[in-house]
Amino acid sequence: MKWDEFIITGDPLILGAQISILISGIGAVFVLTYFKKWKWLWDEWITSVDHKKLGIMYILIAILMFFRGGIDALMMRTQLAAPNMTFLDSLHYNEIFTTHGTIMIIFMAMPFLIGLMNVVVPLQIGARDVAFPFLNNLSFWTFVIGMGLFNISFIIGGSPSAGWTSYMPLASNELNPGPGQNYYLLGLQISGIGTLATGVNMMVTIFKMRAKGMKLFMMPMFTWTTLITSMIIVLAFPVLTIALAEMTFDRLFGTHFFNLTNGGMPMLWANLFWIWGHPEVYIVALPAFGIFSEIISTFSKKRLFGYNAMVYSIIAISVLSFLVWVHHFFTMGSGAVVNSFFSITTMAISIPTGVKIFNWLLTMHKGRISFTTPMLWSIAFIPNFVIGGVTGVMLAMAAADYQYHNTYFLVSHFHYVLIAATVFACFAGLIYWYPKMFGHKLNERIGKWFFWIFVAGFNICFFPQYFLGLDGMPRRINVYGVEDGWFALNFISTVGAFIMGLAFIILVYNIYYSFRYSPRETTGDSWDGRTLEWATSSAIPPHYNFAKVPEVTSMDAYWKMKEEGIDPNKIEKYEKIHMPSNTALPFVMGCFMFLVGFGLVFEWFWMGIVGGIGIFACMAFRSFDYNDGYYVSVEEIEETEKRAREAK
Ligand code: HEM
Ligand SMILES: [Cu+2]
Repeated sequence: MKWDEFIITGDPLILGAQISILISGIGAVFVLTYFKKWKWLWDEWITSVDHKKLGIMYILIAILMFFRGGIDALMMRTQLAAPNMTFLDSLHYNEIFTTHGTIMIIFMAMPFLIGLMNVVVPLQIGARDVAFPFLNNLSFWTFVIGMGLFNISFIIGGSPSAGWTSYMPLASNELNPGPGQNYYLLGLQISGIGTLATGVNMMVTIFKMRAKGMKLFMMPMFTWTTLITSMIIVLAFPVLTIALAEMTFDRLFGTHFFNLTNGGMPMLWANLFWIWGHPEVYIVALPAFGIFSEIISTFSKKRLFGYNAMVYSIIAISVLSFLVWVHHFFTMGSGAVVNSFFSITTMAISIPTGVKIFNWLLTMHKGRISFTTPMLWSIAFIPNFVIGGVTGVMLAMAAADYQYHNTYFLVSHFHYVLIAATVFACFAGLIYWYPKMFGHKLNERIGKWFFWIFVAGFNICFFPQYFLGLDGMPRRINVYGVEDGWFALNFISTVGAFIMGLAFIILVYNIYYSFRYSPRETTGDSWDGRTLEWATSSAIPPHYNFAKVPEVTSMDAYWKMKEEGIDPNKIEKYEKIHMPSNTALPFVMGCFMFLVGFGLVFEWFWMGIVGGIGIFACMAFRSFDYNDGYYVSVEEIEETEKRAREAK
């Protein structure tokens, strides 16, 4: 491979990105060195096993990825703003919709939610950390390495361009030569293993580490959705792992799983991909439902209406999510009987979903609603999500799908669902739990500007696309003609996209502004909360979370304590607490994983082997590691808790 194929040069857009990455990289190194922060970064963050810190790092990276995926989106919308635009050629456009879709789902939505789970779930169930803190750090670094590998593709070697679904034979060596598709395969593979481990970790945490007295049916709704989501992860991700491995073998070693020749089956890829891919949609939707449930109940000052029905409906949704995957290829020749079956299962999902919608509405009914920013996002979620859901039912009718298939109707539908549920929930959850993480709220006034501008931009962007779709505009095209008559609606849509971009800048500004000017919180209970995370001793919980784990006797445990006048932080006698030690091993292992990934992308097998040996060496090292944590002394707890009490 020649040097100028290795580092992408010649494209002004990419050159601009390269320069800005270089400048911000040098800037970061300079700032860290100047303020002598390297040790702090290493000790407090990179090697930390504290679930809250790992959660914050997940969220930080998710926001960065929202920026990257958002720039991709704005470039696509610019190209489509008017007929016969020449901003992006077709290959470049293909690369961008591929990286946009992949990044938004795998590296933005999922880590954002996993970040919130990490921060919140152990607190909500009264645990000191997750079940496997070492593994938690390893999952994080595995995710970061996968993310990094995927992201460098556009500078080094070239981006994948076969769509986020990577259909064969489009993704094969013949039609898609070069390293781009390998980046997709290895980036997703590595980060997917991290996600799988997170799923196991969360499941065990929730089953085994709940505070005394907390029965399953007393768990907060976000914990419930995390539990069910983790189960979906544990069932669905192995399918992805295998499918990606098979495609990697096809591309690197000439096997024939999905090729057109020698018995390979392209449709097998489509099936495997969507057996993972459809549940994936619920992996990012169910936690969102959990977040809205917490927020709606807190700010309506009522317990969640129909709690049991809510639980059963998420269980029903999770089961159904595995029975609908064929709706992604109704038009690919499954036949009438199969299509009808999957049509019906797909429509069936709207029943438990409808139950949840009514429960949220009934929670608000006669509640004392306070319209804080997290609550505004939760209220806006309902109508916007219903628009996405109803158009989903329209798509679920196989016969009708022959008409809408691969048009902008679909693009609009899934953005309505993904943005109104997942993205709104990420914003709502971030704002809601922000004081728990950082000790101050985000500014409410700026937050409302952000809210209104984003929601307006979102509808201006995606609503017109339904009509473009009904008018026959296909998805994944980079150019259309004047005679198609799609100019006006496309132009409006692009304006909407830029309005969302503006809103994002307001969010970032709000983070900066609030860091400077918001009053520091002195109690841990920022919103008069109902669940245990608000019972920890101060605004930023100490690393051991609870000095003494509270006992739980009902749902909304902290609310009950407040009603009964019990202060969970009034503790007669402290006892020493056992905590896990920090670890550098996952980070080192991550570096070796990077070697494996990068080596395989370019088929430099020696590098892959070196990386592989490194990974096994780390595992061996770990198995002789007898460090099983340390005790936080009573004096230190007394000291910490006293400071928290004084702050109050
Ligand atoms: C925030 C504003 C967003 C805008 C303006 C936007 C815009 C777009 C555009 C223009 C396309 C390409 C359509 C085509 O040519 O077929 C697209 C595709 C896609 N978007 Fe977005 N998007 C946004 C957010 C999101 C989010 C938050 C997610 C997921 C959580 C997402 C997931 C996807 C996926 C999966 C695709 C399909 C990619 C493919 O065809 O392979 N988008 N988006
Ligand atoms: Cu689906």
